[in-house]
Amino acid sequence: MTRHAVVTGASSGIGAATARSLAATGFHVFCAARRTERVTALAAEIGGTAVTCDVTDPASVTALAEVVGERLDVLVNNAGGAFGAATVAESDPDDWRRMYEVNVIGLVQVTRALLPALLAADDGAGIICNVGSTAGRIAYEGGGGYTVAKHGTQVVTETLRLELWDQPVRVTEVAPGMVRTDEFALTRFDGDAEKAAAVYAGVAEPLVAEDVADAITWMVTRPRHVNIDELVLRPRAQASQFKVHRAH
Ligand code: 8X3
Repeated sequence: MTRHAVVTGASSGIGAATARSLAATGFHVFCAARRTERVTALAAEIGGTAVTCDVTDPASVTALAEVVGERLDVLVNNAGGAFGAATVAESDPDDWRRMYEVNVIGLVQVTRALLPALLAADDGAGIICNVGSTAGRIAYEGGGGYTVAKHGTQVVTETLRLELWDQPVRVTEVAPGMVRTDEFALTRFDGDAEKAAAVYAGVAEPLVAEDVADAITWMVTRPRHVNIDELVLRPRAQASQFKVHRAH
């Protein structure tokens, strides 16, 4: 029987790469994101199903669950992002709200809606992989609402794992460090390409979306008794957010 996977935020970056990787591994992938054209093209490319979905909108999430149906093997809660890099003192509370909405509330809504289908997965092998961040492990100046939201992603993951301990579903988190994608830094700096490029300046080999997709694919294809609680990955050049090797 073909295994089914849902990837949110599948229109670009880690989400799109994960959808491709899971499809190549044999999954039928429901590619969910707000941008219909992008998920339609991706689903056509990988033989999956496109679902226009805004994870922060309850009606949209209900519609996603209806398309997915009664059985789901893998849920990758990838939709998320950073808006702004201001200090706490100078930050815009609306940015904080948006980040909490997408990185935490959206993830919770999708999980709630799809949990019954995950519990009905074949052989009790259902698995959730939440895409967190190394920003969910430490604090850094200008991290503001993003580090707070990603700590939220991490804590939701842990809480779910405790609460679902006797259920046939696994709960995991992948926490990447510096990943160069087309949109992450650009979105964070509100379209300022120069500031976005500075994030990766001099770093010979930041992670790319495919590296994270590879990690996620490995996590969700372990035998059903194996729960990779959390997997932290960074480029070799990034020992920590504060210690990045840049060749100038
Ligand atoms: C992104 C990692 O270092 O930009 O999730 O906070 S960082």
